[in-house]
Amino acid sequence: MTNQESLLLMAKRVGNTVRKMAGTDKSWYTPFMAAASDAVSRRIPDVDFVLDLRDARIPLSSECELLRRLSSSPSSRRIVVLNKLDLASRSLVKGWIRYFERQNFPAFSVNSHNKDNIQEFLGFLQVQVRALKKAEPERHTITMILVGIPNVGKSALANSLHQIGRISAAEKGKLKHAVVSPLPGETKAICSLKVASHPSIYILDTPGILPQQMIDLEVCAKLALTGALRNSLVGEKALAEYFLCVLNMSYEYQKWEKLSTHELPVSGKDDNVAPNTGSLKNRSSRPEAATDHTQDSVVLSVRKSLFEAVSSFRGNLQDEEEMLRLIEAEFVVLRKVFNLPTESEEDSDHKVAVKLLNLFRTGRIGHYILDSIPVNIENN
Ligand SMILES: Nc1nc2c(ncn2[C@@H]2O[C@H](COP(=O)(O)OP(=O)(O)OP(=O)(O)O)[C@@H](O)[C@H]2O)c(=O)[nH]1
Ligand SMILES: [Mg+2]
Repeated sequence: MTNQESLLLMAKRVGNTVRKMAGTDKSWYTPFMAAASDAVSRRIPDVDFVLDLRDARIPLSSECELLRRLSSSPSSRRIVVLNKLDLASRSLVKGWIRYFERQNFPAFSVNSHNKDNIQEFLGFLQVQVRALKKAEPERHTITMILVGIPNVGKSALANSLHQIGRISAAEKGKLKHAVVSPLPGETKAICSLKVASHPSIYILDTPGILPQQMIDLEVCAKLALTGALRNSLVGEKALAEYFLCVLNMSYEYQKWEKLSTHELPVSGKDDNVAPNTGSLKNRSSRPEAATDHTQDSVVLSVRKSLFEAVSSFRGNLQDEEEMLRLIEAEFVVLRKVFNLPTESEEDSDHKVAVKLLNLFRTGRIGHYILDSIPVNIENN
């Protein structure tokens, strides 16, 4: 996907805006982040495992630069975890797991809000711990540190492991849990949560870390779109336009063809429609009944309108001007879907953008992986 000309140009436009903020008072790299980066670097040599947490939608772009710099640590102690599995394209995630394994990193994909998934992940961690115990039988306490960029789900994963882990009720009650928030930069201090006994396993939740400078414009754009950076750095409108460009170049919208030929139900039901509640869900159970039926039918209308807009567009989407023309048309139809036709164009476009971003970030308008697996993996 990344070699598509107009997508690349759109990403660079967003990326440029982000990159310009480096070194200004709007930079993502606050004195607090610098201090957190030092604190995390100092802790890493003392832990048994580093859980390198990434966003499954951007498995390479979400790599924490700090870990790349510390890559002298043995790779068997660094475990790559692709979080937000529910938002990524499942079939592509498997390829990414194989990619990391070929690079000798144990790797696992997880949805931190899914109980079964967390249980499987705990089992996977126990296997790694058993291997360590075999080599060092006297070890009774194992420490793992969660390291990653902001908003990738470190605190959500730490909490879920702590909730599911086999530890006594008293220990669960005693321990505070990590703060989870849709805004990046929420965690301010390193916090330890117990997730297993015999041996005791502790997970360290840490603040999200980004480098002071970011060179790659596409990486900047992907971090902004997926929510690792504050929306205000770029603005919701530019982010939503970038998302629409991704959608227009993807196969996702084609899955919504049937919506175009059928009357939409007043309250649609669909696996991906249920809002993300942030609590642990059972994968085997049916999707949660959405409580807000109006919201469900809006999601279906958004999909239908976007399908119709893209599939009826006759321009050349490789051409940036044409792509922008389609995106403008999509904004017009979305204003109607979101019932914002009477407002000023600027206001309603902003509202459309905010709503669209929210739908993308909660997985209700498709599943995407924005990075591509490097072709020549030997060189990586
Ligand atoms: N859909 C989905 N959302 C998730 C998942 N994990 C976390 N989130 C959401 O992502 C947002 C960020 O989660 P946090 O756990 O606060 O992220 P963090 O990495 O601790 O962020 P910082 O503390 O700012 O570095 C929250 O809205 C979470 O509910 C997941 O697996 N799937
Ligand atoms: Mg956090």
